[in-house]
Amino acid sequence: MGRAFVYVIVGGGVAAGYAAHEFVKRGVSHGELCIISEETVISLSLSIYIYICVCVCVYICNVSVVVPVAPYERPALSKGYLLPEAPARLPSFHCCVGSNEERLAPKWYNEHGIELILGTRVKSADVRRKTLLTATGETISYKYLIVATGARALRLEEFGVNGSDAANVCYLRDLADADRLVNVMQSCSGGNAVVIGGGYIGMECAASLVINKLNVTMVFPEAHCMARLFTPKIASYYEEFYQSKGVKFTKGTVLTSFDFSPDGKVTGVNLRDGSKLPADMVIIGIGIRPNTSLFEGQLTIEKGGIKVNSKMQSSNSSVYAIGDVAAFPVKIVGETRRLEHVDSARKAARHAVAAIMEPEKTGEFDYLPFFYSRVFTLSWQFYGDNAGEVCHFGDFSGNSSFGAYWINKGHLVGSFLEGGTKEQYEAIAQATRVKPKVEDLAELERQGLEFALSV
Ligand code: FAD
Ligand code: NAD
Ligand code: ISD
Repeated sequence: MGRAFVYVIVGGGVAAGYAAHEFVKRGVSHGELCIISEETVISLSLSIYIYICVCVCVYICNVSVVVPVAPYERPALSKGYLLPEAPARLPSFHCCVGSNEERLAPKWYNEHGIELILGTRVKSADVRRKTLLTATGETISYKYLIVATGARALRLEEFGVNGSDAANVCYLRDLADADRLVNVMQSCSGGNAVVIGGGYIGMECAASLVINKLNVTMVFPEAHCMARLFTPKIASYYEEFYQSKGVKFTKGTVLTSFDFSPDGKVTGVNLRDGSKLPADMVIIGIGIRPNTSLFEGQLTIEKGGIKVNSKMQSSNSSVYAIGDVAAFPVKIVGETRRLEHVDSARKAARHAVAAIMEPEKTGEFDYLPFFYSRVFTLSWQFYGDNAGEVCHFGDFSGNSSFGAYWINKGHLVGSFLEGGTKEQYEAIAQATRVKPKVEDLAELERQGLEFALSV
């Protein structure tokens, strides 16, 4: 059995949602577009009882209902979703609310004639025949394919440590993970949480755990948190802020094993430096791997992702790739990169659809990398590339905003700002895009934010 579509998107995350929105804006016809996504969540837990007589009721079992999920804004999972009060829940954060546009609930896809094949894994792809085979045995054919399969969380077992399946060990990539994390967190209030990894997941989850009244220790191998982006000076500001909230840091080491209770829960975390941390729960955030396996051997792979050109087109001209899975030419830095951030996924999705539907009118994707995070009362944005020499500016005492510029080969290439206003963030973005010449770092430091505002 099989169905044929003009456009097929495999993967139903952020990039897929924004691509669908762009298809509709550009006038896709009913029945032309389909999205296939495996993502599901266990949504309902119904208790089933039977009545023996009018007043005797016997509990039989709990029934969990697996519900497929339409594209949503994944960033909500490590922020609003984990709040103890008024947490964000679907349908409030379906795409495209993250960029203040309309919210695409499942009904929207139906109204626009988009076929949502949800809760369904694509298990193989044949780019020569232009077909996909789903886990339900259906063959879906396409004229154009957009690969938006995102990434999966790296597991501890890939680093030689067992225990990922323990009931109180959590990862955070999708809604099902987030639900599980919330349940585990609520069952451990007042207890000890160990966060493995000092990147985005580690930092955002640690903040949420504190807000949920757990005692948090973060463990990571680097000398400071957010090592891929933060300078030691920026990191030390965040670490001191976290410490003021009660978070402890164990740096420069990794976990080697867990201790387990007789019922299989983790009770302790053993570290390479010989120390042991008591644990009522553990969150793992040790990076991701792009979901490229369907296309390995069929499409060119670079930097761990599907290599695409500036129209998001892969080495097969009918196949496009967007989001975490795509390695694309980042013109402003002059190299192919794979970015693991939502703004890139949203904009690449729109660009790919434009390139497919209006190829003559669509130029090169000229993307300025943009990363951000919000934790506790803090909020930062970064634009560009963190390469070259760093010049810090502003007030690191916590009383007002501060930031950093990166200067490479005499030009501003990257800008970071904590605690800025909308106008200030726009200014650092604009200045970074212009790449102004910088001759005197001391003068740049003295001018600080004024420099960006004057470009
Ligand atoms: P995803 O959103 O991961 O979607 C991929 C989809 O493809 C999934 O639904 C998956 O189930 C499906 N899929 C994969 N393989 C198959 C298959 N074979 N068959 C069918 N379906 C398949 N970025 C930021 O810039 N700011 C943030 O604040 C931020 N917060 C984040 C918080 C969390 C908890 C996480 C996990 C990520 C966060 N990110 C953030 C990163 C951002 O969410 C990703 O960059 C973005 O989701 C990438 O979009 P994508 O569509 O490429 O992949
Ligand atoms: P990451 O790459 O940000 O951080 C991984 C961290 O894992 C490293 O900083 C390191 O400290 C740690 N690590 C690596 N190997 C380790 C080991 N053996 N033992 C202990 N620690 C180890 O990845 P992440 O934090 O897992 O985030 C996953 C994905 O989610 C990323 O793509 C990220 O961009 C995305 N995300 C982004 C945001 C945001 O942009 N605000 C928020 C949440 C998640
Ligand atoms: O970009 C984002 C972000 O940081 C979120 O939390 O999108 C989500 C939505 O704003 C959630 O509503």
